[in-house]
Amino acid sequence: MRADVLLKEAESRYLRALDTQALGREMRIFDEVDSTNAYLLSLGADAENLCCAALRQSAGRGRLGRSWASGGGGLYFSFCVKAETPDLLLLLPLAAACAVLDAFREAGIEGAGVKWPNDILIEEKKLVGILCQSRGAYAVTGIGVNIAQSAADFASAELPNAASLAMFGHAPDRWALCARIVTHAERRIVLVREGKTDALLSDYRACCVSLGRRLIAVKADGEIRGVGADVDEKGRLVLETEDGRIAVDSGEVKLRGEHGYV
Ligand code: BT5
Repeated sequence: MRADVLLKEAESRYLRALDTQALGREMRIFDEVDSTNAYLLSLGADAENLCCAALRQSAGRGRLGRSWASGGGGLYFSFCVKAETPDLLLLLPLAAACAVLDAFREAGIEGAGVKWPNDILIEEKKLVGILCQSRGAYAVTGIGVNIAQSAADFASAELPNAASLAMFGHAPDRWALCARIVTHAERRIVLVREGKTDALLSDYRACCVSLGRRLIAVKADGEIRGVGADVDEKGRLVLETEDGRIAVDSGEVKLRGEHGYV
């Protein structure tokens, strides 16, 4: 099939599964971009409520300067919202993670949890990465979902902790899945805008696999060791340490388990 026909077909599968008021009503799907986050951030205010996806990214980004392997076989997309309140900016990563889990459950994909702040895992393997970035009042949330890659693909990319939905026997329609994630994201964002953050926080805590574990939060100037005790109303991870409770921010730490990745 010709590339433009393929992309048009992807867009209509996406639109058929979308159920939002405003978010993602306009979708731009590209064969390849550097990063769907970078694309939306470059549009400034014009990106509000826009969704953008690509079959491949040439420079997929992770948090803290890391990269996201985006050579195909995955779903790579971003959406942009106006973040009128600091609350929304802080809680967007949690809302996005919960939206992915909502869409997974709908698609019959069970057993997924969140490694704080927003890596989605099954059996301690990372299937989804989420990157929230803002410029001025506009916040872009980028989501990468590993769909069809094989264990050999991740081995050759030297990603021992990565897995795809295919490796767990799931083969969802990626464009319908994308639309359902956007749909749940809008629903959760509307609640945060209305100040109703309790449900989001309790849903997030219920699926957060970092709670109750011995963890190491690695900062630029050292490490904090403790047990994951809570996720607070600012989306920070609270560690119970020998010196008492310390809250860490996702913008400043990399988290790992005392005995491995989780
Ligand atoms: C993330 O960062 O997990 C955020 C990834 C966000 C990707 C989406 S795709 C659409 C949008 N456009 C972008 O440019 N980005 C977003 P972080 O927590 O920093 O994790 C990055 C780390 O995950 C890397 O250092 C690798 O160890 C690992 N990794 C890289 N690619 C992976 C993949 N495809 N699957 C699993 N793990 C991966």
